[in-house]
Amino acid sequence: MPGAEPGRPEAMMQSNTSAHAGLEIDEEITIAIMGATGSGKTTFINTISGSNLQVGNGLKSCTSAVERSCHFQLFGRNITLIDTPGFDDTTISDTDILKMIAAYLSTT
Ligand SMILES: Nc1nc2c(ncn2[C@@H]2O[C@H](COP(=O)(O)OP(=O)(O)OP(=O)(O)O)[C@@H](O)[C@H]2O)c(=O)[nH]1
Ligand SMILES: [Mg+2]
Repeated sequence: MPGAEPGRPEAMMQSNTSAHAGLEIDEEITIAIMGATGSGKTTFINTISGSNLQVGNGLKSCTSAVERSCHFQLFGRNITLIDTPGFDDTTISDTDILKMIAAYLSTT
C-alpha cells in the first residue's frame, strides 16, 4: 500500500452506500485489515470489536482464512472488520492471500 509503514497492519475500507464526500450516519462500513503475519491484526480486531477470533503464539502463522468480526459501532456508524491471513505467512503465498481477500470481498 503506497505510503504505508512496513510491518504495520493496513486497512482497506469498503462502503455499502454510493460514494460521496460525507459518510451517512447509518452507513455499514467494512474494513479489511491486512499486514504481515504476527503483526497483531487479529488481536487488534478482537480488542476493538469484542470478537474472539483465534490469536497466534510463537512464530507460526495463525489466521488461515478470511474471517469477519462482530459488528460494533463507532461514532454512530456500524462497522465490521475483516481479518485476513498475514503476508509472509509460513504456509500460504502472498499471491494466494491476496486472491483469498479479493474473492471474499467480491462476495460480500
Ligand atoms: N507485545 C505485543 N504483542 C502483541 C500485540 N498485538 C499482538 N501481539 C502478540 O503477537 C502475537 C500475534 O498476534 P496476532 O494477533 O495473532 O497476529 P496476526 O497479525 O493476526 O497474525 P497472523 O494471523 O498469523 O497473520 C500474539 O502472541 C499476540 O499476543 C501488541 O500490541 N503488543
Ligand atoms: Mg491473525
